[in-house]
Amino acid sequence: DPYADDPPRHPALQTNTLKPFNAEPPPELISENYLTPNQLFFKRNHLPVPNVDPATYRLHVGGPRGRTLSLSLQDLKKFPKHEVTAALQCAGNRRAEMNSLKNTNRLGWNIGAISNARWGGARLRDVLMQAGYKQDDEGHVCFEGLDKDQSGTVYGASIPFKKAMCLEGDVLLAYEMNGEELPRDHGFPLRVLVPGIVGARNVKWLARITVSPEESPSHWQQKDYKGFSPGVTWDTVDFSKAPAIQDMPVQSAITEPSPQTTISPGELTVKGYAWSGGGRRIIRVDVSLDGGKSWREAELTGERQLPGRAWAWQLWQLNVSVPAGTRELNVVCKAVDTSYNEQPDTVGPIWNILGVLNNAWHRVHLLVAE
Ligand code: MTE
Ligand code: MO
Repeated sequence: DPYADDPPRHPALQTNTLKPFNAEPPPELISENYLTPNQLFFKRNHLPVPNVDPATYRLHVGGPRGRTLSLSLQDLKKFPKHEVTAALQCAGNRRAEMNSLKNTNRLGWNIGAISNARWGGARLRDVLMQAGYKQDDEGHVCFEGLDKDQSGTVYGASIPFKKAMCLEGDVLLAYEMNGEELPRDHGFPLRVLVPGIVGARNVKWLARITVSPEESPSHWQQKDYKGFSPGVTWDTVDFSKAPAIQDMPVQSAITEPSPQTTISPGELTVKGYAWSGGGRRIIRVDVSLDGGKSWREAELTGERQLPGRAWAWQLWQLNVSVPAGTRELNVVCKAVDTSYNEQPDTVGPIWNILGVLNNAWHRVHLLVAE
């Protein structure tokens, strides 16, 4: 069993698949902490978790003109340490809602394939400059992990060179997560942390970095994590036609109360999270109790981040009073980012064969009993 050596996990996680391990925190725990505790942070693995010896670990960086760097963990810790609070979201977050419209036969993530942490590490740009790259070089920075399938194929992905080199891009080679050593499930001893960009490019157990005129040839860059029109089927799909997902669209969800719970009239607190990709700050979260006919603004909490560098999520809450005689509530939320991007109201028009990028209004139906 290639998974026999996987690490132990927190029992509160809701498991999607055990081998490989894919799990998310239950909704009511998501908004308990602004920084998601490492054990509760969602875990998305395509392959068995490598068991890396930190003493012999080396990161290989391919430089210009055949030059290469081989860096130990100690070498990496000599670069200035940079810290960033950033949320990480899987492209498949909230796929369950797409699956219930029309099954994609892919992992049925609920609303928890997103978490928020304080990451620490070396700036990718510092390491690329040490390897000999210059600010105005071009192309894609390709990453390879140490996790491999039975045929020896490793996980890989890439990001644009500009994102990697930009000082305001805050891209890290992270060895710390919430002040602790990076846990095995999250890429020990080193992962790429690309703030504002889809989870899939944040390569864990990082083995190799190269710069290329082309994007990563990896399956996960070329044949997955792309968005398609709702009408595209497995018979008609042309993966070369759609760009790989990088920045993500504006997102929000209701974490409390849980769907279909019965509440009493009187005070009610509705809670959730909101986040947008590309460093766009959340400027507002609108909440409706009547399925979208009338709206109120939620109260946002979270770190105040720099413009264009709002990588972290915001938690939100709204206190309402539910009048006696109410029979049900149709709670809805939608967030707005600094570019005034809004979420679409329903899943239908954004459904796609891969079940990615679901950012439709999140809806929770509640029953009210005296
Ligand atoms: N990196 C490697 N090496 N192997 C993987 O399977 N999964 C990717 C990304 N990096 C993956 C990887 C995907 S799809 C996501 S969403 C994030 O890691 C999840 O990161 P997390 O498990 O730390 O939450
Ligand atoms: Mo993902």
